[in-house]
Amino acid sequence: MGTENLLVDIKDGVALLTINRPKVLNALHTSVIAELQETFEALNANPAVKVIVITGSGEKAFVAGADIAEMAVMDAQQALVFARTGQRLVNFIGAMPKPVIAAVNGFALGGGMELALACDFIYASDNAKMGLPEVTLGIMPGFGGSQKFARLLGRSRANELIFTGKMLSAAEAKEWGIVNAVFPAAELVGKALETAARIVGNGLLGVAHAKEAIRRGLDMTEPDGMDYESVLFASLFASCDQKEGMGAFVEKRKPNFTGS
Ligand code: CO8
Repeated sequence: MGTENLLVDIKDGVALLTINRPKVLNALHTSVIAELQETFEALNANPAVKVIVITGSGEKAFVAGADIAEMAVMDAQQALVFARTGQRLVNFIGAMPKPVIAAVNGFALGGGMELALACDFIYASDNAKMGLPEVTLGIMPGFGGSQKFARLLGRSRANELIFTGKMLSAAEAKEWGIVNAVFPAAELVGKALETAARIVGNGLLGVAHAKEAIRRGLDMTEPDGMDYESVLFASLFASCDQKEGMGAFVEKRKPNFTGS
């Protein structure tokens, strides 16, 4: 399974999705964004896939940004369509019930950083470099970076990162709370797959509801978020997974979840 610029490998409930345009550091051309949209939709609909890990091919880059050669000749109307196409993708990844882990194996810049930020969390290789260098090209972030970084880092750090266009090392990105963990490059994808496998063993309806509560809750007041959490929490008590998970605990056996 795969497309012109994407490799897809599905094993034991985990899909490993690799952006495969290493000659241009996996830059996001419109065609790559369309392939990503189509592939994420297919993986979301595929019952054999429970968790997705996304990475870049080659040793240098996760994704070095939107394709500058393509953007160089865009007018404002084309740029608006391009930004909305990228935003549709990052919004889809954020809202899909299945968890998505970004394994950032090198440069994650501009649209590449924004793609990683759309995922549920990020692991990085020790040689990774991350940032939003759009202002060095005379533009600004357009695939959600200004909104996501302001919420994740707070206004001051988001401002500094975006106004300077500077790159953070993997260690700095961990210190800033952008990445959860840093691994030697050769171990990165294996570690992400290990974490994905651990999630696959859990009640995936609970995982999906938790993802929804966290995502939607971030846009609510805390009391509204608590209210929303209680509704999702309660709905799980009508699920097979709740009966199986608690039954298995009482019977001192491993649960066998069905995600229903
Ligand atoms: N787009 C197109 N081609 C790229 C890109 C890119 N983003 N990045 C690298 N490449 C190409 C290079 O042109 C080069 O091609 P060639 O071999 O044909 O010359 C090849 O990849 C290898 O790159 P380098 O030789 O430059 O490799 P270095 O190791 O010397 O440098 C860097 C690596 C530092 C990552 C460097 O390539 C670089 O600075 N790349 C651009 C990074 C960047 O500015 N990214 C942000 C782009 S803007 C963006 O993503 C906006 C998103 C929101 C869009 C909003 C809608 C309008």
